[in-house]
This record gives sequence, structure tokens and C-alpha cells, in this order.
Amino acid sequence: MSYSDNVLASLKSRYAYQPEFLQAAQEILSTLQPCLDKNPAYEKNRILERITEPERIFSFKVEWLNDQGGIEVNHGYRVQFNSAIGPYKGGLRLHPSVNEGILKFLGLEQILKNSLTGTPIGGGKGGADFDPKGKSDNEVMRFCQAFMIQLYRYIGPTIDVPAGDIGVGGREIGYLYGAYKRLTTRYEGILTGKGLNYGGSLARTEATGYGLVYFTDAMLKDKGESLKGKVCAVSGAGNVAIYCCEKLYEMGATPVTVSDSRGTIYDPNGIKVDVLKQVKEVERASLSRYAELVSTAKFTPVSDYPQGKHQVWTYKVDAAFPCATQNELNEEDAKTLLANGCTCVAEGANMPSTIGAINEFLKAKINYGPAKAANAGGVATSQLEMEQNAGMTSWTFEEVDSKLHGIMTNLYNNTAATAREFGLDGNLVLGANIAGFRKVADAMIAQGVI
Ligand code: NDP
Ligand code: 2IT
Repeated sequence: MSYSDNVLASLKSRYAYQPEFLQAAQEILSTLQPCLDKNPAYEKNRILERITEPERIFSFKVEWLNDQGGIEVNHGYRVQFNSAIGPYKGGLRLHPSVNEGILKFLGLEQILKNSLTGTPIGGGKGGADFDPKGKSDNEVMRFCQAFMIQLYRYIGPTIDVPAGDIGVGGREIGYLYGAYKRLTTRYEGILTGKGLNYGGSLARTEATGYGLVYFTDAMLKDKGESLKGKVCAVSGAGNVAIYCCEKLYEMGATPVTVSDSRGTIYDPNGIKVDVLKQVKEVERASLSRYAELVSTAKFTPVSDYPQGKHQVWTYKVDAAFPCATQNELNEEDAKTLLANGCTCVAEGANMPSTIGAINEFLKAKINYGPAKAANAGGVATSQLEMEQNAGMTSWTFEEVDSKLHGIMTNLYNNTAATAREFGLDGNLVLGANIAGFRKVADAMIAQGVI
């Protein structure tokens, strides 16, 4: 058995109850062996055993009062996964499905993603099994305050800097930041995605979706292709999906779908981004509301909510952008997309494609941009926010956006070059994993073991 197979087998025997973590580990470890063969120091220093084990995990109770004065209890976490190249950095997710295994998958992906950005940030992730749906603003505020009472002692601008993820946007970051400031009396950049009038960065809201499209543009240009004229399927209707749609239009492409946990919108005329923002960012409503506002849009509900699946991958499109959540695109969906002529898939969500789906894309040799490369624009811009906070300054939208564009283009070039170096031209899964891994592994070796 190879070194990487051995480590994966050991993880599988110890963490069978964390399927998403094992899936992420498998996707990564199954591509690293050529790089491990080339540099025996990685096995000698037991890097795989060390990089797949979080440095520490905080797991805590979050008690808060609902609007009726009743006591609610949730479970919160922060996984500080790897600090070899910088302070822990990664989002907070608020969703009923959150558990330690989900956060370990996200944290492991984050280590390599952050390394790929070329900036000095380590990997972390956190969150809670709190469901923001149906909660009042005041309930969300009290939850965020209770969460921060538990978290504040473990974070800091050079220690660990959380941000948003599913269920955590500008509103939640504001409440979390306010709680931290009251608890510590410190005004410091301990979160990214902050409001613009208290230390946030222009273009952070747009960054993941815009970065995804910049990455895709670089990937297509490398093959002499472009996004112009392409019909696109986008899933999700949150932060990443909205700004992916917005930038697709700027590139001359047309997004024809979006989805949320309740259903799918299809409109061959194109998704109206202003209406989508109104429904999801302002009203926080379901997409059925979008169909009320746009007469050409067809809404297909998810039949067995909350377990059901959206319909996004059933439509005939040239390019697909999964931007909702993990494992939302399976092998069958991949085959449907390919049969319908889709030649480009770029992942805005983390681990949206199952291993079966990834294998279909690689076999078909389409343009496939894996999540840790394609969606790195969000965290890269978070790092730009940290830089602005540290310098007590703020840059213009154009400055940040142009840095983001540069980072995504470099990231694509580095990923593609690494795939070529290992004789697998176009395999960006292998390229991203090896390029991200090497930098972290070398730093771990340099820093020794105590
Ligand atoms: P949001 O909470 O803003 O949006 C998530 C969207 O996905 C919502 O429309 C949600 O539906 C929909 N959705 C459908 N099914 C599910 C499900 N089972 N679980 C969760 N959401 C579901 O999150 P983001 O847009 O920020 O995140 C989307 C994806 O992108 C995630 O995988 C996240 O990890 C990843 N990502 C986010 C980054 C960021 O900067 N925000 C950076 C890099 C990656 P509904 O509206 O009904 O809740
Ligand atoms: O998955 C991700 O990269 C994010 N949710 C963004 C993390 C961040 O620190 O900006």
C-alpha cells in the first residue's frame, strides 16, 4: 500500500462517523502520491498524518434566549486546523447540519485553498447547528452574542480570523463583531466580511462569486475559449451564487438557473440579479417569491424538503456553477450535464461534487475547476481586508477587485502548471491539491516538531 493509501485507511478506521471529512481527505490524498514519491521528506516527516489532524478543536455549548423568553441550546465549534503558513483563517457556518465532521472537511479544504491564494493564512473553520431560518433579527443577534462569549478568547488578528459561510453574512458578522468588542474592549480585525463603516473591505461581498468567474475566465482563455455567449446553470441563491450571476453577465454569459433549499428557478431569458438580491438579501424569502416577481421564471419546488434536491443540473447548459452546498452534484447529475453538452464546471461551493461526479468530469476532460481553487477569491479578499485593517487604511473597490483578479489568474496558472509538471495536463484537481499542499508541507518541515 502507498503512503497516502495507508493514511487514508487509518483515517477511515478512526473517523467512519465523519463521512464528509473522509470524502475531502480521499479527494486530496488520492492525488498526492506523485508529489510524495518525488520528495521522500514528506513521508519521513509524517506530513499526511499531521496535516489531516486539526491542531485543536474547540467545541462548546451556546445558550441563548428566544423571543418568548425560552432557553435555546446549540452546539458551536471552531476547528483550528493548520497554522504552518499563517493565522487560522476560514468561515463560520450556521446551519442545522453542522457537526464536527462537516467542519473538519471544510477546514481541511481551507488549508490548501488558503495556501493556493499565495497569501500567508492558515486553515480553520467553525460554526454551529443553529438554523437562522424563521428566527427574528433579535434572536439572531442573541445567538451571535452567545456564540462569541464562547469563542472570543480563542481568536485574534494574528491568531485566528473567522468570516462568513452558509448562514453567516453581513448581519451576523456585525453582531459577532459587536459582541467581541464589548467583551474585550478591543477594536481589531478579528473577523472579515465586516461592514464598510467599521473596517470591512470593499468587494469582499462580491469576492467569492466574482473570483469564481475570474478563475473560469482564465481556465477557458488557456484553451482559447471564453464565457461570452455561454448559457450557464448556477445553483444556490446566496452570497456566492448572486455575485457569480452578476459577473457572468459582465463576461457576456447568461445564468438561467438559481436554487435554494426550497426549490429551483429556471428562466431561459436569464436570472434578474436585482430581483434575486431583493428576494434573498433584503426580504430573506424563498425563491417562490422570485417567481411571483418575474413572470417568465419557472419555480420547481423541492418535493421532500429538507432532504430533497434541486433541479439545476437537468437543464441544457454550456457551463455549470454549483454554488449551494456539499454533495449537491452527484455522478448521475454529472452524466446529465455532459450528455446535454456542458463543457465547463467551476465550483463556488465547497465540495459540491461527489467523487463519482468528479471522476466523470475528469474522464470527459472538460474544463473542471475544483472548489479549493475556483472559490478561493472570498478568502483571498478576506486576507486583503486583514491587510487593510493592519495598515489602518482602506482601498478603493477597483484596487481590491483588481488584486482579486490578479490572485485568481495567478492561482489558475499555478494550478495548471503544477498539473503539467506531474504529466496530467488539465487535471486541476491534482494541480490544486499538490500546489496547495507543498507550501504547507514545506513550512511544517521547516518549523520542526516539539
Ligand atoms: P449562503 O448562506 O449565502 O447561501 C447558501 C445558498 O445555498 C442558499 O440559497 C441556500 O438556500 C442554498 N442551499 C440549498 N440547499 C442547502 C443546504 N442543504 N445547505 C445549505 N444551503 C443550501 O451561503 P454562501 O453563498 O456564502 O455559501 C455557498 C457555498 O459557497 C457554501 O458551500 C460555502 O461553503 C461556499 N463558499 C462560501 C464563501 C463565502 O465567502 N461566502 C467562500 C467560499 C466558498 P436557502 O436560501 O433556502 O437557505
Ligand atoms: O469557504 C471559504 O473560503 C469561506 N467561507 C470564506 C472564508 C474567509 O475567511 O473569508
